[in-house]
Amino acid sequence: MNLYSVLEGGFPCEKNTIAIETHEGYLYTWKELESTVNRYANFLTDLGLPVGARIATQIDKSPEALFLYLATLKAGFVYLPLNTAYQAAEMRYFIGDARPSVVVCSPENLHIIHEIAQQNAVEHVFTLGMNRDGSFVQRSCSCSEDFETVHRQDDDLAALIYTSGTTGRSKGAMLSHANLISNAQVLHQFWKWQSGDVLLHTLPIFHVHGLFVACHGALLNGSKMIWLPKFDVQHLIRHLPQATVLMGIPTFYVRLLAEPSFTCDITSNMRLFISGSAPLLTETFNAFKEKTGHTILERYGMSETIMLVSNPYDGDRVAGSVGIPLPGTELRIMNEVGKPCKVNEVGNIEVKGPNVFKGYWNMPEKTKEDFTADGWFKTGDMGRWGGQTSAGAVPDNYLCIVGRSRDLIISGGYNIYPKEIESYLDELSGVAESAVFGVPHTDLGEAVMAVIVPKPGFNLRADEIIRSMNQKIARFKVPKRIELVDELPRNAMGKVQKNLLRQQYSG
Ligand code: MLC
Ligand code: AMP
Repeated sequence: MNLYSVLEGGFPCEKNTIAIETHEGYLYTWKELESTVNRYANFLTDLGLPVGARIATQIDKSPEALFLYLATLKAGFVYLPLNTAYQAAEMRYFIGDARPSVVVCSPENLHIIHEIAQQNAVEHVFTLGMNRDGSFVQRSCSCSEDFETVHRQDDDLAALIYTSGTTGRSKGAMLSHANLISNAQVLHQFWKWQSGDVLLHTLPIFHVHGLFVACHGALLNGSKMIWLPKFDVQHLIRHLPQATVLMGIPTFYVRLLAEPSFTCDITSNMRLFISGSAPLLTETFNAFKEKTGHTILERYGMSETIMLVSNPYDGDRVAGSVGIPLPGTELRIMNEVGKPCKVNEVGNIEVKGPNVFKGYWNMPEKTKEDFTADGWFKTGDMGRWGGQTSAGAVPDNYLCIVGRSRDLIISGGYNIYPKEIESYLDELSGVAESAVFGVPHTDLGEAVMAVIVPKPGFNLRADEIIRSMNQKIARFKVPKRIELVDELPRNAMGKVQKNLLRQQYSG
């Protein structure tokens, strides 16, 4: 079944009510949402694209961007959203790897995206701006406002979500209609979406969290979304009194708590604060509860599986734990010798369920490597059942994430693989070698740091290296701090000891 049909089943019968209210005060009714989605779906269909065609987008967040996603589903194509921070080299990789039939970019990037698209034989390039502008909007203007949802098989792809790779090469996680349908329905029930709910949407919509978890929840519930173009603490505070549900990353809660105008009164209409994508510190959980009386519900997910585990809606929400596996998701923690861990024993988290993706795009070997012979997906996260946290005992059936088996940094909810950043640093003139790792950061959870060994005779400067990296890769990946050293610490096998570097610079 097509995911769009399931989401549409939740739309209210009264089509003149508001589906989306933007920060600037623009209102979009459900009728407008549906007619725009239909126009966009007709436009895509009229292009005569092949079955399974990818529609790649690198566009700013706007209601029209959401409609384009929904139109892609409805027309039966595969949606491929890309972070707006990606620069030319990164876009070249994604477009070259995914081979989309259509790329939609922001008007400002048309020049460079057009060139990349041409090099990769992409047939169609359109633009979509923040203000209902761009060639995609113009060209679809005259299309019909009726469109019959295209039938899809459960296993047909609905979306391709790129997630950073340990080797430095990003991997496209293939998510099917059935993956997304099952997760949306489970979360709708588990978090008890109710009539009258209003979602305050302030996450980016090029990742699982903002696009699927947040939007699907509201759409399936026929709930209005207050649509902010990006996270801004003042805007959030202004709109919270009209909302009932917020989904955020820990940074959102840290920033709210640091803001003097954030008071308990502002949250009195709220039903549910959810946190995920990165670990929520117990001190943030406690401070939020103390200030507002609300207990943040923390959950755990990833691009390959959408949501896996969540603290309960009615039962205990435990600080330092991500909760219990969602209905339909099986989760096991395996130790070094391949046996299930006992309570309080740390091991590798593996999962199975209708939400688990179909594999990595064009990477059968990598897909094989990441699944066990009996079909469990190896998440790369390390965890334990129960045990103790600084807040006290955790129930035995609750999961605590304690780290990652992969060398990965999570900064403000974005995954950054050190290997990728090291490869860019090592290409710079005068760099002999580099080591990239995460250091604690009060706002972002972790920040990227690099230690660099210059080649003999080169007089490198940290600020110049940062400037040069800013021109090459998405700025959120650029090290916030760089230290120049004579040599990197290595163990007897010659491997760089990042744990020592992390310790040394985590002050
Ligand atoms: C922005 N910057 C970051 C950053 N975001 N640096 C490191 N990490 C980040 N996450 C940098 C910019 O490049 C810029 O650098 C400077 O900070 C200011 O940019 P900004 O755009 O004004 O930043 P800000 O608005 O403060 O954004 C920070 C943020 C944002 C945390 C609000 O990054 C955000 O919305 N993150 C959400 C990520 C998310 O949705 N993750 C879900 C993934 S799905 P310069 O050099 O130009 O000054 C997933 C699965 C699951 O993980 O379980 O959900
Ligand atoms: P991504 O690949 O961008 O989808 O990021 C998924 C990763 O984010 C997971 O594998 C975890 O490492 C991390 N993650 C998501 N939610 C949480 C959470 N609540 N606590 C700790 N880590 C999390």
